[in-house]
Amino acid sequence: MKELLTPKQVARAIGVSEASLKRWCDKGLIPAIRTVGGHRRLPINGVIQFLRSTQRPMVRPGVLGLPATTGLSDGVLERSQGRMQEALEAGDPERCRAIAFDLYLAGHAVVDICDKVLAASFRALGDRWEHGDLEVYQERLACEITMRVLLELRAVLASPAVDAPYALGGTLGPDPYTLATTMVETALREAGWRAQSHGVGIPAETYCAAIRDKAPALFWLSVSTLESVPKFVAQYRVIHEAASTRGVPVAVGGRALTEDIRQQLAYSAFGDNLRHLVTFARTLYFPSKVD
Ligand code: B12
Repeated sequence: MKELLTPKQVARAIGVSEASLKRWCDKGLIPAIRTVGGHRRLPINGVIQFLRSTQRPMVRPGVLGLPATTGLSDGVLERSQGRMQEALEAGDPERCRAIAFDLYLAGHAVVDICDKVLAASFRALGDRWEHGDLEVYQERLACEITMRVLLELRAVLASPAVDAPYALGGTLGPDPYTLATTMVETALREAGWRAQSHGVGIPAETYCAAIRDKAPALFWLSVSTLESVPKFVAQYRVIHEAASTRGVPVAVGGRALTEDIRQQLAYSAFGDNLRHLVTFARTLYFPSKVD
């Protein structure tokens, strides 16, 4: 996806004259920056936010680097999970991108696209794999495609304010599950945070160093799998200690955090999904302009 667009490109994509487009820029309806030579350049996230808030249809989405089929699905959340699952199983990145962007442009929040469409599709994919109806290569490709879709969605979100609070997190020890922590990062960025997933498989001690060095306003841990519960609990306590002595709230979630395990942990918030997390995050920071 292109990061900066010319007024001509955006005008072609929306199907309006270049003059109208420039007028909108001058009125501040679409953010624009100027090149050294004085020409307007439009950041893609500003263009997408404009299209989303005005519900203006796109005539040539390909010009913006969006899939050519953007705008063809109905953008209804409830009907999109099955379609996304099918597209993921078929390993069709363009269909997945188009479904995700149609939902976003229709006004759905990324957090709901993640919880209700993407994560729900992966649960169904996991069940199909368990029953021998899905090959491992299909599941792996689905993960690759989803990671790219998440990065693209992240690129079109409104940029967080420069003074927005910082959040960091990831997975611990041998937990290799990248999708959940990347979704957490995306959901928090949508909620206005400068969120950064540090990735997967990180040792407790280095999380403590990151908490010390980066002084985040929120730390998250996503837990999708556990090899040893006692080892996990011990490592988690080290991180929680480092966070709590600095007054950093810790949010936890993930499919492996059963009630029994949670009883052994101290934390500021637990969420079954990203909507729960974002609801908590908003009690810490509530920017004026978010979904
Ligand atoms: C993709 C996947 C993998 C991939 C992950 C790749 C990657 N790059 O991430 C890989 C290849 C690593 C993998 C490996 C294995 N997997 Co696997 N995997 C899955 C699958 C299909 C999807 C998981 C996923 O990423 N979902 C997307 C995320 C975003 O959704 P989510 O986990 O539901 O997260 C939501 C909430 O939990 C919450 N949340 C998550 N994190 C956080 C954090 C915070 C702070 C908050 C508030 C909320 C929150 O919000 C999220 C969005 O709603 C699941 C199916 C399933 N039911 O989950 C199986 C599944 C988890 N895997 C399974 C198995 C068996 C395995 C393997 C053992 C297979 C094998 N024989 O090798 C290995 C084990 C790996 C290990 N070390 O544990 C089983 C586990 C069964 C069990 N009893 O626990 C499952 C359930 C499949 C199944 N139905 O059998 N897997």
